[in-house]
Amino acid sequence: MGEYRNIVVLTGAGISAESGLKTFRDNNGLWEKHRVEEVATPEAFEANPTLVYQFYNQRRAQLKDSAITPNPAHLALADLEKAWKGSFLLVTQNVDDLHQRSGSVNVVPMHGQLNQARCLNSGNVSDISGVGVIDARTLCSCCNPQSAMRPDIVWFGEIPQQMGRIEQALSQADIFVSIGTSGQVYPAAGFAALASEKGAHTVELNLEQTSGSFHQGFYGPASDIVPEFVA
Ligand code: BJW
Repeated sequence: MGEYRNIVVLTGAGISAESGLKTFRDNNGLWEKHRVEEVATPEAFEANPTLVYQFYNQRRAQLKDSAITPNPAHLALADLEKAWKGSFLLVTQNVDDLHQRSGSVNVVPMHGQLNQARCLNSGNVSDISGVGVIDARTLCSCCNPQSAMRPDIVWFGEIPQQMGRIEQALSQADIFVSIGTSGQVYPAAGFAALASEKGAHTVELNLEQTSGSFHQGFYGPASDIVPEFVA
């Protein structure tokens, strides 16, 4: 990849599948019989906050399981960033912390993070990685009177985080690499087209082809094909 200077990598649930975290839309992609759309919307949170807190508390607890660790695909991207000479941005749709734990630095978790909660009054974000569960009685430490908190997750209908930084990097990228995402959720699903319009070479790494719109594709389990691709 020596011919490229500016890279944007986009990752989705597929990169963490071999670490033991379920994807959203593959077989068994349901959570206790709920589709993701039933628990990942502001309307769902308003209608049934207990269910939504429980969904994210369970997934955060799973992250603390010692069996859930970065796999060779996460580690290969961290190595790629260290060796990269130009600008490097890793945009992840994942709310786990496996990229950060594997040593990636320029990471934009565009759909938020399981280990953070957001004050419903001020919007301030705080680290809850050491907190067991949060619910409607968990109060912020930024307001007086204290306010309730919500998971710092971008739900359907909400604007993903750091879009300005992402769009800037996409407009300057000469290579865009999409890994382990079904390309069904916007705006991330449109990033390859945006980068391509500006002249970037686009590559897909996935178990299977998701669309015919990438210039190049490599197919297989992420923990095999990502290390091979970046080598
Ligand atoms: C492997 C593998 C292995 C498996 N190795 N690969 C109609 C048309 C167009 C758009 C819309 C529309 N109606 C509504 C919208 C907008 C909406 C949207 O896109 N909806 C679609 C369902 C149509 N989007 C939004 O609302 C977003 N906001 C927005 O658009 O705001 C407007 C705006 C944007 C920008 C600027 C200004 C304004 C917000 C989207 C929020 C998404 N949130 C979720 C849940 C929260 C996080 C959480 O709880 O964890 O994020 S949804 C869920 O899907 C999650 C994921 O990040 C996201 C993407 O899923 P992902 O990662 O692709 O996973 P899967 O399961 O789909 O795919 C796994 C892939 O891995 C597969 O391809 C496998 O083959 C592969 N794989 N094992 C390699 N071992």
